[in-house]
Amino acid sequence: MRTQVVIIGSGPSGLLLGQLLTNAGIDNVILERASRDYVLGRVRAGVLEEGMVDLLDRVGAGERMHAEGLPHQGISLAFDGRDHRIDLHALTGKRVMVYGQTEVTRDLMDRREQTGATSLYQATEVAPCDFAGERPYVTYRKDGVSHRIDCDFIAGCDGFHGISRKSLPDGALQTFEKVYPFGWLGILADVPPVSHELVYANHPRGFALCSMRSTTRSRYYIQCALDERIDDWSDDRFYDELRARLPAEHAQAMVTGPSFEKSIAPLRSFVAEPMRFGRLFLVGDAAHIVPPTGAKGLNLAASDVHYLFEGLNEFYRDRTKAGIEAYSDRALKRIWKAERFSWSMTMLLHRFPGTGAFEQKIQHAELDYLIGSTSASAALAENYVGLPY
Ligand code: RFL
Ligand code: PHB
Repeated sequence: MRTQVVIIGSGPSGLLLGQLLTNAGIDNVILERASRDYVLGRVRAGVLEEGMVDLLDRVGAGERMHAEGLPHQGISLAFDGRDHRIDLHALTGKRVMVYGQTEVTRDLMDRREQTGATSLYQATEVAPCDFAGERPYVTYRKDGVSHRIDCDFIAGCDGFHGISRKSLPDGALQTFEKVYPFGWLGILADVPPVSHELVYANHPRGFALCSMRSTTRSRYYIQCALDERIDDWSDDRFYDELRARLPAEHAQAMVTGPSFEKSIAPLRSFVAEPMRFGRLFLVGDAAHIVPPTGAKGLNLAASDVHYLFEGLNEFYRDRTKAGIEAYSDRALKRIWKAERFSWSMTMLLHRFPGTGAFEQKIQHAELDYLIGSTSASAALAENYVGLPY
């Protein structure tokens, strides 16, 4: 088989890139290790920047998002027993869209099916080959049979644990990493959210986040130790701990109900540079991870896709390599700003084991400064709604 671009991974970055390419008449094949249902079963991000909303519209996958998603104009920072609203819209003129990653993925998969582009699920032993030269190819196995696809380019959209980054020769990448000494324990439940906007809480017992998927479905998180076991967290224990970390108005208003998803995610910052090696590109989580505190992971995947698509489109349309050669630098400029923001939100809102009284006072002063200064609130808001690309 031959195609122009092989995309490894059918997560949001692979699907979005695939759709932009298909719409531009550039032939592509997606190879995904898992099944379609498995990919759709993963519960992850919930907040989309306007840039991502625009990209979904552009590829024709935005209809359900506009009907069912919740445009939000603000967020709350809760501390000292009170809510402090950051008016994102008044400060930046922009909003964010609360719409689950699962739904984004489903809409993109449906769109791909409509346009008849090829996705191969349960493709195992996927291996990008000869990407340092002009004639790369990808091998894989499906239903016990080995296959090969020849192509012009390979897009590694296969997440943090994927094969693309690992296929690069030793020494090709420089990596930067910070691992945080806690995780997030999250639940999904069909209960109305405590507030109509997201609440990020800093409390002596630890961070908490009240998010949502709809007006009847809540996504709640609490900071937890890395060695916590899910089985030790009954729903009642989770809700008690969440209530203890929220201002009284939210704790009292909270409606509880059985969770249908519960998981622990570790927090990490990670960047691999550069994001291009010959004709192989790293995209999204394959190249970088942010802690979820800034709601940036999925949105960064979208901006990577934007830069890569521009480069590939210019290559096929104008026969110039300038865009693909600039991809890594352009993407990394935005990535590092989002890394900085996600790190700073994480430092601002969590309790760090072993932190002394001085650092605690500094953290509190920063929160106080943020809500009291219009320019500091505006800087937070500008990053939260997403820097331009
Ligand atoms: P994905 O979604 O991991 O998709 C990669 C795909 O590649 C497949 N794959 C392979 N396929 C073939 N061969 C191989 N060898 C393969 N290895 C892997 C995988 O099966 C998978 O289908 O990466 P992508 O597309 O780059 O998307 C990135 C986003 O998923 C991620 O950044 C976000 O979920 C991060 N994130 C958030 N981002 C936001 O923008 N806003 C948020 O509010 C937000 N909240 C979150 C989050 C991530 C979380 N977790 C669990 C990590 C909240 C959480 C709890
Ligand atoms: C989510 O709804 O899952 C979510 C929202 C905001 C974040 C992280 C996760 O910062």
